Amino acid sequence: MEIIDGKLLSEQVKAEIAESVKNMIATGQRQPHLAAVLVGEDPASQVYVRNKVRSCEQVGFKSTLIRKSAEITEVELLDIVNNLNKDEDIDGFIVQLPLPGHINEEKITLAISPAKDVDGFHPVNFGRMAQGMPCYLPATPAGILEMLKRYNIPTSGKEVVVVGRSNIVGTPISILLSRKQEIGNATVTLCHSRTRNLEEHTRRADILIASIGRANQITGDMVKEGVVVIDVGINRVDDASAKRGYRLTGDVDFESVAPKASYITPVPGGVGPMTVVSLLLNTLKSRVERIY
Ligand code: BQF
Repeated sequence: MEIIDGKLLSEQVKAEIAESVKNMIATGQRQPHLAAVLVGEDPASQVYVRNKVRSCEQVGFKSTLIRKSAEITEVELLDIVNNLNKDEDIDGFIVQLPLPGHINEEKITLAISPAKDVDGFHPVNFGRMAQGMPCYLPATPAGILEMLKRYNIPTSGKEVVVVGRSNIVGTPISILLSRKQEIGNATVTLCHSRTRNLEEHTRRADILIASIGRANQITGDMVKEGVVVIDVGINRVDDASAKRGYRLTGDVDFESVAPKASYITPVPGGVGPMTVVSLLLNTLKSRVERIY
């Protein structure tokens, strides 16, 4: 069993990005600039946005954080989005989800210019992804592809089972891994809450991707010997012995699954750091390639 060290990989990719930025600056170009909009005080969102701002600093990007109270109106938030769309100094921006209940996330996502949608959440980017056109890939699926690539884990002809069908992880990673491309050509099964006999599917997986959103759902008896396990879950579970009173755990029961796996991602330090790096790569891409 080998642990896929997402933390280490992310440091390697960040060093590569930092090198690119250094070269850009040396040749008189301006550095990439990412903006993030954070609404309200959701503790997890604050951590994620802080991660993103810190990562920008590490690679030499400019970053702008726009913090607003949870009482902001939808119209006010749309106004911020429109200004970011127009701001020529900003290469890409994100609106951190989830948003407060009175704001329609779909409406906000649709208002973001696809050209600056470095989260890859706009349906234009989703559609382009599904058809293999130039686009911004959603950060978590892009991070998973990068991990498989850098660990030389073959996907062609493999049985991939994805558990979870969200718009930002399960559905797009299913599409990407079934496409005719370097990391792809897999036979993909997409399982979800209405799947009957989940374990019959997961036991067939050469590569299992768990994005369920509940702790320790995939157990050792549900996987076959030699499986590659990608655990996308980030769940807080109470732990009196931890500093903050909780610890993070994945959707996979690491203890029972790891002994059967050929490769497995840990939580924390697996997919999460690669998600943040993918956001940086999309921002660099926006700065350098201008895909629209
Ligand atoms: C790690 C996210 C669910 C909903 C909205 C490193 C992150 C997390 C974990 C991180 C995530 C998850 C992000 C670790 C960003 C990934 O060491 O394991 C980094 O910052 N993430 C987000 O912005 O929104 C989410 C998960």
